[in-house]
Amino acid sequence: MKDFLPVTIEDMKKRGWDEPDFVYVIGDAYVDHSSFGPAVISRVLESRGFKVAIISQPDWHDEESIALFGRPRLGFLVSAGNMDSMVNHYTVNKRKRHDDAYTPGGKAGKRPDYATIVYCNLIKRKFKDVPVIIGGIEASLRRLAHYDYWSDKLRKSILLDSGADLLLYGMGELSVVETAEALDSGLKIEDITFIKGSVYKAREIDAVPDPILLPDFDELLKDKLNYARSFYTQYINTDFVTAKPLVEKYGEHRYVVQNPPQRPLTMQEMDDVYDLPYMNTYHPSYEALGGVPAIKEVKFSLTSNRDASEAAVSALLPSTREG
Ligand code: B12
Repeated sequence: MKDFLPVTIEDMKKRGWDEPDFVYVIGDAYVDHSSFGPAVISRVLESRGFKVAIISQPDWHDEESIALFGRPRLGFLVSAGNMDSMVNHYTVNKRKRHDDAYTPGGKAGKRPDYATIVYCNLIKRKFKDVPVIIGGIEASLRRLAHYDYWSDKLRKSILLDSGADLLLYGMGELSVVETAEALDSGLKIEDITFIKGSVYKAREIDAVPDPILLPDFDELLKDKLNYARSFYTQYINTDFVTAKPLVEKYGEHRYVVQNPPQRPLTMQEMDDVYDLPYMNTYHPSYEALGGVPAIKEVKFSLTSNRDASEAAVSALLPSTREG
């Protein structure tokens, strides 16, 4: 029978699990619909046999809020939600928004500013050596040094400020499964440096194949032109066929390395993602609070367009064409 993924220990016991493989911390309410990134990622992992429990909108003032399921066997997954938390909280004029379509009852204030950083710090304080993997739009767009409109400052890669171990950028279906399988096979998170569509921290870069060195963070701070140069290099390295690994240096022996993008899904893989057993609505515990407004416009929608450059993928993977 179809059901939501566990949000309480009782839900977990009902499924006969002693512990989850992954605890997924999200800044949004838990909506199990294929228009919502967290639902897609958790259902894809479930379809590969991984046990995923959900902690939605934890109280970031209380470390215990992310310890609900104890220590997960393989790691934490963290996402600010469907939108960057700052875009979610502020208008372009930097005024506070009064409502939040991704929170029960449309109430604002249920997640912190820079949610990915705050949740990861909370997790690392409570469970020092558990792998933390971040993804979704907030992490993706802040994966290397970036201009932060809200503070009007250049910020470091979110990997450094959050203390997370690995960042998966862009569409996460393939990368998250590869990462989960690598962890499950016993690899340490610091040795998982080979996943396409990932960004990781390194002390040395000798083993990075054919890297492009971006300007150091210090050079970016000194001159805006260096930032423009860095961005241009990043921009022309977004094609999964031709992109090279990019390296950004932060002082002595501190690097952030971006692997080339993950390939898009084939048409069959995409169809499989949308065939997963979503409940197609928000968790029933939100009913009394008025539901989650963001479901309204997508409840009966069909996803008509996602980046699946079938021709390019098929050319590289001829055996997947029959699907
Ligand atoms: C559909 C859509 C809408 C719909 C949303 C309908 C709904 N109720 O969900 C509507 C039209 C309402 C909308 C409105 C707005 N939107 Co809009 N929207 C989109 C759009 C086109 C697609 C989002 C989507 O559904 N993607 C499909 C899901 C499955 O993908 P995903 O969330 O990206 O998840 C994937 C990855 O991120 C990753 N992933 C996700 N989570 C995690 C977690 C982990 C651990 C890992 C490893 C990976 C991972 O894997 C997932 C699967 O591949 C995006 C642009 C885009 N192409 O992404 C903009 C976009 C999200 N919207 C944006 C904005 C700004 C808005 C508005 C604020 C606009 C405005 N000024 O009013 C409003 C706010 C809405 C609100 N009510 O609060 C921006 C957000 C920018 C940002 N930095 O956050 C985007 C990126 C467009 C843009 N480039 O400007 N939007």
